[in-house]
Amino acid sequence: MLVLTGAGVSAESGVPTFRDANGLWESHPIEQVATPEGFDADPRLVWRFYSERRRKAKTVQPNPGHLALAEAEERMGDRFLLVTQNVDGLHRRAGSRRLVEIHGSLFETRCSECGRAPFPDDREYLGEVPPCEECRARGRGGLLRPAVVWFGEVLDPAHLQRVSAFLEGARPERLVFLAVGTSGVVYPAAGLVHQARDAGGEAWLVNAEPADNARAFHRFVQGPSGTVLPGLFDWA
Ligand code: BV8
Repeated sequence: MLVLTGAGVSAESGVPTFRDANGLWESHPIEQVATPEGFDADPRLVWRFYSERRRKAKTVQPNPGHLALAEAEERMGDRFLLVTQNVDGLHRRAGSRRLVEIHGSLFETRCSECGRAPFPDDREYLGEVPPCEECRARGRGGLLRPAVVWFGEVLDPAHLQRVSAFLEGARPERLVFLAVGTSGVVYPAAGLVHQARDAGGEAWLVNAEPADNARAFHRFVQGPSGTVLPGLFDWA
């Protein structure tokens, strides 16, 4: 089973989604806070946006939906892979380990200039933008940034390769693709359903409302993931 989750799976934990009413994108224009151009134009604003999300994510707990997915992994082992667009870290805190965070993590920071590896960081930067110490040691001016994938930035090829390898290795007649809590708007994540169907999989959608790419799914279970997921895996 290949699972793709989006912001909806964390909604019941109290984490705001992006495109629902009073979602994150309503109060923060995407281009200002989730693009490299936005960071270049006003890194302090971007760090305030992500610091607020770090602060919020530290105060919430995984919900039964996250826990049901961690339990499904426990039961299915290497026949299970969870791909998440979420950066809130709740799947990992729920116990998921066969996990691909394709849009990065709120709790990692990297340099916007040099190629240093992202490092764990839960600090909130509400004032000055933090400089990269390694750049500074070399007399350069690199600034630290959240280690997330912004619009217009490519996803980590290793992440996409891991998903392709999983699909290639799956037995078509046993392959289920389950998308949970995502509006199906953002690519390449929203295209995974087609990749899974091309691999012979059956596509299920669990969402509070029909997603943008709902037509691509064989089954649609409408409802809150925190309620639907614990019951859904009883058949597994
Ligand atoms: C890329 C950052 C190659 C981390 C995010 C023009 C120029 C450049 C690129 C593009 C372009 N035009 C299109 C593109 C591609 C672009 C894209 O897809 N744009 C869209 C808007 C059309 N994609 C990219 O740029 C990607 N990179 O393509 O690189 C490239 C490079 C250069 C030039 C061309 C191509 C990078 C995409 C990653 C962007 N970063 N986040 C962060 O800050 O979080 S995306 C952002 O949206 C989040 O990661 C989020 O996860 C993601 C998707 O949103 P959802 O998770 O689906 O959340 P949403 O609120 O939308 O929906 C929630 C759903 O849950 C709703 O349906 C709701 O009903 C439901 N729900 C609510 N409560 C519940 C529930 N369901 C169940 N239970 C509940 N309780």
